[in-house]
Amino acid sequence: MRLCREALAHLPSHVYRPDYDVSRLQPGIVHLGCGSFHRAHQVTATQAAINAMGEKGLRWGIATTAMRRPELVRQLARQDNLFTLLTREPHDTTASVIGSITDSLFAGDPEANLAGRIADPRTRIVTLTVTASGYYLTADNRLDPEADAILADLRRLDEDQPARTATGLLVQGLAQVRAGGGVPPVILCCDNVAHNGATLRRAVTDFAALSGRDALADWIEATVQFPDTMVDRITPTTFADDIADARRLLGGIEDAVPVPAEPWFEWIIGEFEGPRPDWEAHEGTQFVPDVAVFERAKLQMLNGTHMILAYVGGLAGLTTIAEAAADPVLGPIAAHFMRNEQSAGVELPAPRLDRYTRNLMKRFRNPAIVHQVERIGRNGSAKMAARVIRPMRENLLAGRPVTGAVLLIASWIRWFALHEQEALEISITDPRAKSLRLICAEARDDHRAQAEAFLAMEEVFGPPLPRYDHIVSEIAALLHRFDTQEIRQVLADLAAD
Ligand code: CS2
Repeated sequence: MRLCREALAHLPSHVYRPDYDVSRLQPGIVHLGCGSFHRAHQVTATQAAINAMGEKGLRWGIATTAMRRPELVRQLARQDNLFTLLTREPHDTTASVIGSITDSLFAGDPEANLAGRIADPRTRIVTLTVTASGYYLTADNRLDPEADAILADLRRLDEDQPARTATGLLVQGLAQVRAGGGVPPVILCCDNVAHNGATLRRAVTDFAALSGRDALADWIEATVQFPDTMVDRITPTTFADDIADARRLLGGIEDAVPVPAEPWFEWIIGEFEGPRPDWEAHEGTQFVPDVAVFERAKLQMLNGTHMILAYVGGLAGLTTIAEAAADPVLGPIAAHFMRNEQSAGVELPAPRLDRYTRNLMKRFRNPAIVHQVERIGRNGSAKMAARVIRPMRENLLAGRPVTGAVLLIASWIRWFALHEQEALEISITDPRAKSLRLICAEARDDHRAQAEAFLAMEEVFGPPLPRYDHIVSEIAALLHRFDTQEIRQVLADLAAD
C-alpha cells in the first residue's frame, strides 16, 4: 500500500503522525522552494505546532511549491501530501509521518496561481527555501539585475505572465494584496543568506523598482514584515536505502519520497506581528528580538566549514562530509578553521564557541547522514561571500591568520581547474560555472593568473580583500602545490604548520 490518508490508520503504533484530521487542514502558509530541507524543517515544525494547537491549528496547513522541477511535488500529491521523516542517529532511525502540507504545487504550472495564493487573505505567512543561489544576489547582497532569470521574470511581469523566481512571485503576489487593499502576509526567508529577511526585503523592493513599480516598492518597504531567521538541520539527499528503511519502519507502507535528517533542529526567528503557528512546540524553535549572532555563528561555523570539508574532501577522494570530518588530517584542519577563523565576528563567549565547535564536528561525523561533498560543493559562488569572505576579511583586518580560508578558496578553484581539464570525478553545479571554467582554461598553467581572476570577481568576493597581493600569492602557491604534489602531502604539511 502507498502512503496516503487511508494508510494512516494502518501505520504501526510506534510511528509518530498527525494528531489531527489532515483532511480538515486549510492552507495558511504558502511556501516557495519545496525540497528535502523544507520538509525536514518548516513542515515538520508546523506539524508539531498544529498538533499542539488543537482546532486552532487547522488554519496553518502549508501550500508548498517546487520552483524548478515538478517530480517531488507530483509524488507528494500522489501521497495526499504525506511523507516520512527519517530521523537518523548514528545507530538508530525513527520514522514520523508528516501531514502538514495541504497542496503540492509546481511554479511552472500556469494553474498554480502563486501570486493569487500569496494574496489570498487566508495566507498569513509566506516561507521560502530557494537556496542562496535562488535569489540572484551579488556579493553585496543586492539583486543582480543582469541575472538571466531576473531579466526573464521582468519580461514576464511586463507581459502579465506568472513569474518563476521567488522575488518575481513575491512582487506579483504583493502587488495583488496592495491592489485589493488587504493585509500583506509576513515573508519569512528560511535560507542560509546573511541577514536573510532584510536581504530579501531589499531584493523584492529592488525587483519592484526595476519593473517600474516604484510606488509598490515603497509600499512593500513600509508595510511588509520580513523577519530574519536562522535555520539549521542537516538534511541529505534521499537514496534507495531511505526508501527501503521507510517501508520497513512503516510496516510495509510505501513512501517514494521520504526525507532523512539528523536529530538536531534549530529555528531562530525574529519576532514579528500577526498570527502564526505555535512553532515553539517543536524543540529548537525560538523567537528572539535579534537573530544576528545566531545567523553569523551558523553561516560561518557550520556552512563555511561544510565548504572546506566539501572542496578539500573532494580533492582528497572522499565522498561524504562524514568521511571528510572523520578524516584524521582533514577533520582537525576543519575544526581549527571553524573555531579560530570562522568564529570571527561571532559575539559569543569562548566556552560557548568551543562547545558549538565540538557539537558541530560531532554532527558532521554522524555516519548515518550520507551528505555528499558534491552536493555541499554546489553553488559555491553564491555562498562564498557570507560564509567565508565575511570572516576572512575581518581576520585580515585584525592581522589574524587565514590559512583555512586560503585552503578553501584554492580547493574551490582547483575543482574548476580539474573540471575544465575533464579530470574531476565530481560534477559541478554553480550559476557561474561557465565563466569560472573559462578563467581556468584561459589561465591554464598560470596559477597566479587563475587566483587573480577568481578574486577579481567582485560579485563573488566583494571589494578587494585586505592584503590582496599576499592572498593571491598564497592561493597561487597552493594551486601550484596541488599540481605538483599529492593532496595528502599538502594537507599533512598544512596540518603540521
Ligand atoms: C549546507 C547546508 O548545502 C549546504 O550549503 O551547508 O545545506 C547545511 O547542511 C544546512 O544549512 C544545515 O542546517
